[in-house]
Amino acid sequence: MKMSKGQVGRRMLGLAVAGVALAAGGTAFAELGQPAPWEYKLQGAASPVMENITWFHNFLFVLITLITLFVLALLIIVVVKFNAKANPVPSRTTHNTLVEVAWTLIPVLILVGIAVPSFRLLFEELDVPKADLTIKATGKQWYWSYAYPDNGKFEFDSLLAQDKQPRLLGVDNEVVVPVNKVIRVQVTGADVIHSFAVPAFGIKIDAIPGRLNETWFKATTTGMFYGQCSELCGKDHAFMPIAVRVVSDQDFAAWVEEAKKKFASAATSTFASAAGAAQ
Ligand SMILES: [Cu+2]
Repeated sequence: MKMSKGQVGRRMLGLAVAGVALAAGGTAFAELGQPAPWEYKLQGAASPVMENITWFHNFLFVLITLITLFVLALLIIVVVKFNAKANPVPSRTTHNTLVEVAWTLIPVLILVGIAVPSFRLLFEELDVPKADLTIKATGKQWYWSYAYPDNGKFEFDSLLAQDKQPRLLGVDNEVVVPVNKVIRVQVTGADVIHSFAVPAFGIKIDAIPGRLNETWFKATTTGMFYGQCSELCGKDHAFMPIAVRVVSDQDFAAWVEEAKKKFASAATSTFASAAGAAQ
């Protein structure tokens, strides 16, 4: 079958559209809160901070693309128009005030345009709003412990569960938090430096022995959200995932009651030692 030029063009366009749709579909079907195969974008946002991180990322991507194309265009013009064959007698121009002012001012304006949203984002991440709930995450070789000082002072360990999905992200005891509430996370390390990170919430903060770091998130939707230790901390660094289950207020209250009983027997080392020190 012979195709006209128009038909070939349309078929190529169709293929390209299908390819893009396939690539986009791959991520569209990905579950919120966990990585997807062949993912090249940021994970879907589930907190206001992550929404702003995503916006800033996209904004910078457009900016660097335009700048790169502009520089490429200038290079091509120079190569084509000003090579020795096309332009045997070079100009002896040394100064051009307008051009010099422009190539100083425009980059300055671009940098200011980047700095303003960048600093706004930094302050949003670092300024913890009034918290509805505080949880404490302690990085250990090689698992996380979580304490709930506001809700009955229980504490539990969260270890990788080999049989759970998603692979290498499922844990035995998940962190449970209520939806649409400001959660303050205090983070420390018990032995070496770890890092507490959950991509969908846009948080990543070092867990340092002897230091209490602080970050926050407000999950805007219920569901499971996964992260990993993000500071190389030893041989099982890859096997200490973070799993956060975001639930409704009622479900959270019910879980707290259950957790108080379930984790009561596990000696609450943090609170026990704190009480011991107070005596
Ligand atoms: Cu670690």
